[in-house]
Order: sequence, then C-alpha cells, then structure tokens
Amino acid sequence: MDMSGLPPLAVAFFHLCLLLSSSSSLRVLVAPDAVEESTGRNGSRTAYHFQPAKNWMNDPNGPMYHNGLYHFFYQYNPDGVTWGNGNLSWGHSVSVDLVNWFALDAALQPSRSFDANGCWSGSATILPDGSPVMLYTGIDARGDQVQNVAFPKNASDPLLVEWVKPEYNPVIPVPADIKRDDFRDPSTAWLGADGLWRIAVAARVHDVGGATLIYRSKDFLRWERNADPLYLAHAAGMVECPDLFPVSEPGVEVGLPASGAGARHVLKMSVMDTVQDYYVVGSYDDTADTFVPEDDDDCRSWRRLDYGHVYASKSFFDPSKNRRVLWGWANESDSVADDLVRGWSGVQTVPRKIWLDEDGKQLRQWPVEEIETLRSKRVNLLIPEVNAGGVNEIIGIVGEQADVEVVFEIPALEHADVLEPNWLLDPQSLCGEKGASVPGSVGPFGLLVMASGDMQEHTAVFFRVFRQNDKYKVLMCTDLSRSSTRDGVYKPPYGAFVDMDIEAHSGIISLRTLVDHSVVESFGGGGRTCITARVYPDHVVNGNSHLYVFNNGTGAVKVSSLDAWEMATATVNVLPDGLIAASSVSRAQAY
Ligand code: DQQ
Repeated sequence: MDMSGLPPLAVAFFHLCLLLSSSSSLRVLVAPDAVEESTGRNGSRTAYHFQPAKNWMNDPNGPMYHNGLYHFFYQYNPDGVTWGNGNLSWGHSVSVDLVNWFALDAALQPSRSFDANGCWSGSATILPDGSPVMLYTGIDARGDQVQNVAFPKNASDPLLVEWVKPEYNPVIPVPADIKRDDFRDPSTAWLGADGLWRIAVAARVHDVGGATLIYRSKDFLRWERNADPLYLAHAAGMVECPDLFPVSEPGVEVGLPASGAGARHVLKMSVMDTVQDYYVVGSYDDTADTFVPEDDDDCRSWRRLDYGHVYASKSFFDPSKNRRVLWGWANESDSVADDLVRGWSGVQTVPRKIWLDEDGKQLRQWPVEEIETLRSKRVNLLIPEVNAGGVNEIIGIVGEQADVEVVFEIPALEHADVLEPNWLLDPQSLCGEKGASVPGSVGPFGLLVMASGDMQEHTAVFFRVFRQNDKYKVLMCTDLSRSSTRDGVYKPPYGAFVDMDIEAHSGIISLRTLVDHSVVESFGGGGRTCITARVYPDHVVNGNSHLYVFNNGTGAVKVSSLDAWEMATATVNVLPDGLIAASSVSRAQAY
C-alpha cells in the first residue's frame, strides 16, 4: 500500500494496527461492552485521558519507549472498581503517539510466592542492549513487601506481551530495620560511574522518618543497600513512588536520560500523610548516592507537581523526542457507589513534558505536543478586554471536550489589592475565601468550564493578582464549590501562587485548560503551576456544557488571545472497529 501521502501519525497508527492484528500472542483485555462504555454513557468517562476500559486503576508504572512504541503500565484491579488489595496487577497498553492506546493483557499478575498478594508499583529500565527490565514491589505470601524483577519473555516481540518473573525473586527482601509494609516502589535504575546500577526504594525507617533508600547492583540480581539513604524526610511518615532524574540547564527543554552525571537533579516523592506529590531541585552526589535539596528540609514544603487531585506520578525519558514525560494518577472524588455504577475508577493526567524553568528552581509542565493532534474545530474569541463583571461565552465547540488557551494582560498592575503576608501560607484556603465571585481589584479573571446553561453548575479556573511591597503575587485557583449540584462529591478549592514575576512579563499571564468530561486540567503561567480537578456536574447527563471567559475584578483585563479547540475522542484502550473481530478470535482462543 502506498502511504506516502499520509501524515506520519496515520502511518504509525496503521503499523500498530497491523502489529496488533498479526501478533499471535495477543490476548486483548477489552471487555465486550468496552466500546459502548468508552463513548461516555454516564457522562464522566474521559475522551482523551488514559484509563482502562473498565475497573480500578491507580499509579502509573514503568512507562517506557521501546522499539518505536510507548508502553504504559498501571496499577490495575482486574476484578473490580475498588483498589483491590490482594490482586493488584500491572495493566499494560501500547501506543505510537502517547494519545491513542491499545490494551494488552495484564503484564504482571500475582502468581508466585514473592507476589502472591499483589504486584505493586515499580519502574522500567532500558538496559544498554536495548532490552527492558522491570522492578516492582511484590506483596509476598506472608504479606511482606519485597522487590522483584521481571523480563520480557520474548524481547523481540514488539508488544512485549508476556513477562517472566525469575525463580530467584525476590531480589530485595524487606530489611530488618523496616516494617514489612513500609518498603516499596523501586525507581528506574541508573548507572553510576563505577558501573553499578542504582535504584531508589521508598521506606519508613523506625524512629527516623520517610526514607528514599539506595540499592546498588551489577546484575539486577544481587542488590546491596547503601548505608546512607538518598534522602531522609524526618518530618514525613511513609513516602512512596520516589523519582530521581537529571535536568538540563535552566530553560532548556531537552531532557536527559536516567544518569546524566554532573547535572542537577529533581527528587519527587509522594507523601502518604498528605496524599500529595512534592519535588525539589538539588544536588545528587553520584559517589555517595546522597541528595541535598536546594530548599527546605521538610519535603512537605517543597513545590507540588500538581496543586489539585494528582498522586503517585512517574516520569520517563523519551529518547525519540529527547524529552522527559510525566503522568500522575487522578483518583475519582465522588463516591465508591458512583464508581460501581460507572464500572471504572481512576484516570491519568495527560502525558506532560517536563523541564527546568529559567529560574532554575521550578519545573515547567506542558501537555505533550501530540495531544494537539486531537484539536479539531477551532474557535477564537476576538474580545479586546473583559470589563468588570464581564462574562463572554466561547461558542461553537463542545464544551465538555475542549482545549482552551488564553493569554491575559493586566493594564494596571499597580491597582492590585495588598497581600496580607499570612495569605502566602495557605493559598488553597485563600482560593476558598476569595472565590470566583468575590471581586478584587485585579481579578478574579479566568475561565468558567463545565458550566450548565443556567450557571447553577460551573468550575472556575482563575487568577488574582496581589501587591506585596513593590512586587506582585499571582494566585491561581480552581474552585469546585459550584462544580456540581450533587451531594457526596468532593468540591474543594484548589490553589497555589504562580512563581513568576508578572511585572517583568509586562503584566501578561497565560492559562491553558484541558476539559475532558470529569477532568479539568489546568496549566497556569506557561505550566509553572498545574491544577488537576475531577468534576461531576449533573447537567452533562442530559445537556451540554458551556465555556466562558470572565472577569469579576473591578479593573478591566485585556485578552491578548483566546483559542479554543474541540477535542476529538482518542482511541484509549478500545480497539478500532476493524480489529474487534481479530481480537475476539484471540479472546476466544484465550478463554
Ligand atoms: N500504590 C501502590 C504502592 C504505592 C501506592 C499500590 C501509591 O506501590 O506505594 O497500589 O499510590
């Protein structure tokens, strides 16, 4: 077939379809009702965020790029919509573009004494010969958390469908000074100058605190613990899912692979006490294997990857585009009863490219460029400014599946309200006190999304600018208090200060919000501050959602540009029609 006229993505998609239909080992996880489910029958299923066809999903696991395909694994309960203590498996999907995903059989399932009670989180490492290895936490037959390895059964299978767990597992049993259920989540391995591999493993050390331990090995079989932890979080309890990665020079968007000697590093930890992900830039000593943060010692005061509802994030280096890509788990925030009705629970954020900002202190995050291939119908609103109390509707696109990019310009920053110093301590409460309908001098201004026609339901994503001495502080909020008229739904305000000098940026600040049914994922100030929220408005069951740009401040705000796109529905873990027949043949053979 001559495909020379097709765009590269279409060609890649075609190849993946061929691969899937011809792979003899393929057994597809898609449930018979998955196609109907994926259309969003209940209004909250997403159209372009990653989620399995059904059941429970939590942490992203072992993302990697291998032989031209992206592989994404995730904590999966094959038997139901709750976390499923005892049978957690690694769901597995592949993609050519990080947007459309094809479900394969679970890669790891509890089956041996060393993971009899669950295959918990872990990471992928690509070895120098190009073959991948997985490290994951097994909950063994006694209930101990142990670290195991797994290899592809057939490294030349492009889909890497089957994984083998060697008999010699576990490769790291729980150490004597650590409780059996406080030892988990091995990171991607990196090579030290001495030729030994290192991994970080999360643990709580008795009377000491949350620790990120370092283990070294030359063969992935025998691992030795370093006397010093990579980092000790004295004040925090258990920390989970550590991620240590090098970053390029400030402002350089190119990523670095796992080692990257000499570079500054970022340490990310998921803190169980707060169920939040924190990160810091610091110096990693690759001989002593210790990390010194360039910030406060208490990791709970570090920056957050996302100031909304995201946890257990994981990144990987994508050599095909020289970038680091991150996903995070966005849990449901309505009730378990709702999950049971829906038949699924949990989504991932969109894959985000991450790099170090020019300030050398914070990460910038941005949806990977491939997400833009879903942009279909485009509208742009030509309004020079939004006056006090102004609300302008963005019409012409489906509001519940949209990508909105808006650039605001504040003509008179000096009119901003004065900031009280204690407001800096708790931006989330400040967003609650000064919600979208409380007028200030400069702001609130931003977007109203997932709004019902009568405005009874809406989610507000907005900024407020304050003055502190002769500087300005920008508060970013996502306020869920009016997001749904339903009871039993978590509707907090989320908020954080955007770390940028808005005056030096000529009073300009941008906002990008991805709306996807029950997800409102926002990137403020060019991705300096991210807030992901889960929303469950009632009106979507029978009606459409509206989008607005608004300004409830007393001063006018200029809209330098506003572009909004309707987003096409991606193929996420549902096979395209033409392949359903092929998959049911393999399903019939499999069961
Ligand atoms: N979830 C996994 C653990 C990890 C936790 C189990 C974080 O490995 O510590 O599903 O959400």
